[in-house]
Amino acid sequence: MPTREHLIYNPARECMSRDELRAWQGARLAETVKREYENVPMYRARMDDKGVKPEDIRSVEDLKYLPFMEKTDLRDYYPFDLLASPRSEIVRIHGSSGTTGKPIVSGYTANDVEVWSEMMARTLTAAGCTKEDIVHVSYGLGLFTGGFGAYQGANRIGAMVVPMSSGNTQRQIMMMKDLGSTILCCTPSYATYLGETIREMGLVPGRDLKLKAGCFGAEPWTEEMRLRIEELLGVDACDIYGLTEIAGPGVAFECLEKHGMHINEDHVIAEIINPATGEQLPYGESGELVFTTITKTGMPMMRYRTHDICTLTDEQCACGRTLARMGRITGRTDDMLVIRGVNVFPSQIETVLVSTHGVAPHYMLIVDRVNSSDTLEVQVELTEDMFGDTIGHMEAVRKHITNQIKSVVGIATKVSLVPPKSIPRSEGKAKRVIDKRKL
Ligand code: DLL
Repeated sequence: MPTREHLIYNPARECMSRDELRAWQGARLAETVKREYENVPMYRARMDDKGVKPEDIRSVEDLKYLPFMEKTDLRDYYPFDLLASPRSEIVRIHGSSGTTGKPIVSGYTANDVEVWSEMMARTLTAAGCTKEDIVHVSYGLGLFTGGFGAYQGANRIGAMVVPMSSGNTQRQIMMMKDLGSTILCCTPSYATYLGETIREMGLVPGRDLKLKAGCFGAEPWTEEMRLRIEELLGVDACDIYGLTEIAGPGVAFECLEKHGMHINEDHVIAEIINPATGEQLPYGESGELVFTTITKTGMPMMRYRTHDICTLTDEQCACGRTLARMGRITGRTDDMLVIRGVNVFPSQIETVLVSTHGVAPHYMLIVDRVNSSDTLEVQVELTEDMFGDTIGHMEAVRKHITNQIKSVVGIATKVSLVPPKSIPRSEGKAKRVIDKRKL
């Protein structure tokens, strides 16, 4: 069992006093605002419109005077018009596909790649990774930040990296077994799929595999899903968060206490706002997460609205870090479904499904409009055991799920139990909602 010291990569930064941190953040924020104002015409115009000058921003308290940035800005100024460094200083491009049209891209200077690698080294260390470990990376390696992020972090620690990227599940498992991989990095939905395939191949985690921990993120998941993955793979499953625009994975990470994700606050400032009014909300209240990067030089982001919903806390964590923590992402302001006027988050339904015996955590939500009324169908896979069970028993499971969803979400749904493996598996981010009203 590693000692506590081995679980914190950079104690000088991760455990600094909150006052020290505030002072550090204020100084870096002022520098970043100046850089942005001088180099990014779009943001200068936006600050001028608000009557804010760089010299007005001296501390974290002044952040609220700055204008927001949005994903649409990355589209409108695609690909290079938000760069705050000369084009020749950009050494890497990453991007995310998005749901419509062009990808959004972010440019990284050598400094930005270093900052991000440090964030990921902290992330992996917090999950127990040391130089002795073998890190199996099943996040895609490419424009998506997942694969490169995990690779760079493991490299920084000096661990052995197995850069598998996504796909070819059986071969992934064979490599994991043969090499004795100890840390797994992939999406939580893929971790579940890997876990199930491992069992189908007749392998037993702990006996045939040496996995001890995983850093799972890039998509929303629940506590119930964590327990399921921990059981399937025999690992400590830690949540990790990030986004292309801010750095990539590692913006925030869970330690083995598993009580929220520590935000790398010496590199980013986090705020929670009311998504409707843009007003800052106090710690503890649920709202939209907003990030300002304070050490990035390529494409700094000022008050970037993530549309992710969560809470923040600065209560001290038992691990010794002083970095504030964000709770699980409970939804997105833009993937919240409004069904017959009721706000529904897919995570609420996942919680019900994962805690129900007899169904597997593979589901699809299908929203439609029939006779001018919204409908929601929840398709969920039966487990192999339950599939062979009596009709009466299956019907009881279906009724149970329908009632649970009604009591948690407040609306009636059509629950359909589908055969095992009939819902397409994802090797990256899972797609779980089909909204036919938008098609
Ligand atoms: O998903 C970066 C990443 C890679 C994070 C690997 C963690 C692990 P994007 O493709 O730009 O970047 O997508 C960012 O994914 O705004 C969230 O909506 C969602 N997301 C990321 N991590 C989590 C998480 C990467 N742990 C968007 N829980 C974000 C819930 C997450 N949602």
